[in-house]
Amino acid sequence: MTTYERYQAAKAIYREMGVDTDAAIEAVKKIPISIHCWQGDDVLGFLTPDVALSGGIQTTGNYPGRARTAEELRRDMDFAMKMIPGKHRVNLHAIYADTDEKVELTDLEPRHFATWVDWAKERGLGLDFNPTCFSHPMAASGFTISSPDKTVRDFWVKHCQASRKISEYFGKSLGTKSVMNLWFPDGYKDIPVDREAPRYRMMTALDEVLSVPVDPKYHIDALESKVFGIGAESYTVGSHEFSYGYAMSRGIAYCLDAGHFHPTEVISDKISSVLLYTKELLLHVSRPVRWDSDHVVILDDELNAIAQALVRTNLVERTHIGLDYFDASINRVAAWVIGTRNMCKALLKAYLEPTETLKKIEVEGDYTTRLALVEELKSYPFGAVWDYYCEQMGVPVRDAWLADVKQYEKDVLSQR
Ligand code: RNT
Ligand code: ZN
Repeated sequence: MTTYERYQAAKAIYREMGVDTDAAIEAVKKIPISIHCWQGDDVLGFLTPDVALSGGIQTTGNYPGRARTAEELRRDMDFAMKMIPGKHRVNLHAIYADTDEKVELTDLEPRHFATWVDWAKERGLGLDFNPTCFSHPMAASGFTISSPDKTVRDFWVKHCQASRKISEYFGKSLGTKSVMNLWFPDGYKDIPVDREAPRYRMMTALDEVLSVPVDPKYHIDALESKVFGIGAESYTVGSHEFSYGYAMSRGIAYCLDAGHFHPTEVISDKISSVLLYTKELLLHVSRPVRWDSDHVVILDDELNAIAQALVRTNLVERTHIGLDYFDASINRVAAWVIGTRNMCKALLKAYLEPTETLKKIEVEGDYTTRLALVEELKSYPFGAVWDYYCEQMGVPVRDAWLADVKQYEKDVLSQR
């Protein structure tokens, strides 16, 4: 049976349940995923590749072939995107500036990212951005923008201000708003006495960052919370309450990272609340394993629940979906392909539900039917629809991509 014939059979089965598979495919096609460049080089970047990764995050593994230059990284991402259905975005960090100049984080300008913009323009990709508030001598104390040292604080304020200009430039050049995510590792290893002062300093410093005029037509600010990091186990300044409260009160977007909550807490249940109070939401889809380990995203219950939370209530339009994981123990290109394909799969799966019927059944209080249908749907022929979508988009069907990645590893990655 061809992929098309299998799709036709699946389509008939879904139709009996009241699901239009063609419409589901059309819907998922329109959703861009912001693919994080930092999976390609273990979050080292090109500005200070010799400075160890800090900020309480860690890449583990030493699989050969990481990208060492912007050119290598772009080549790897180009390759990965050939295996991912749909049109997506690329998420950059400040340390990925592509320049021969020795430039400080505070002095970064749009021109240091011109090659990235040219590359994105040629491919019709959107770009997103992040100031890099870690892996730098000015972050050595464990505090950046909330430091009690005004020199340190000012340094990071300036870097974030410069970053907003770069993000604005991305949006303006590419005709699609750039989402800039602010994340700070600031925190204490041990129990602090004063939990308020650092938060007050972070709040006022952020206000300074936002005081620089940037055109909202091209740029969106987001703030990411976190529960703890390595070396900041007892206290994190930018906690959930801090960041959500800040985002809400300043009218910016809040960023939910799947690995930034207690191990049994899930972000899928937070989406609907956050979007009642904020205009927009940014997601860092990741996979925590016992801690914020940033494993490659798999098609697990939580990923499905995240996609359902967005699709079932149409919150997808106000949500920017970004990925955030970094696994250095496997082929890094494969890591992008696996994680991004999984995000797309979860979204497609969420569109393959008779949403209105299920909602009606729920409101009527028929929880038996709700449970029965949701469970039966799990073994509907989703794979046939996914395969057809991949074929339609001209990307490899099922695991056919793996042979290409292995070849790329042999020809390109292993030569580095
Ligand atoms: C860290 C945050 C943050 C980073 C990236 C590299 O815990 O999740 O988003 O992973 O900015
Ligand atoms: Zn994150």
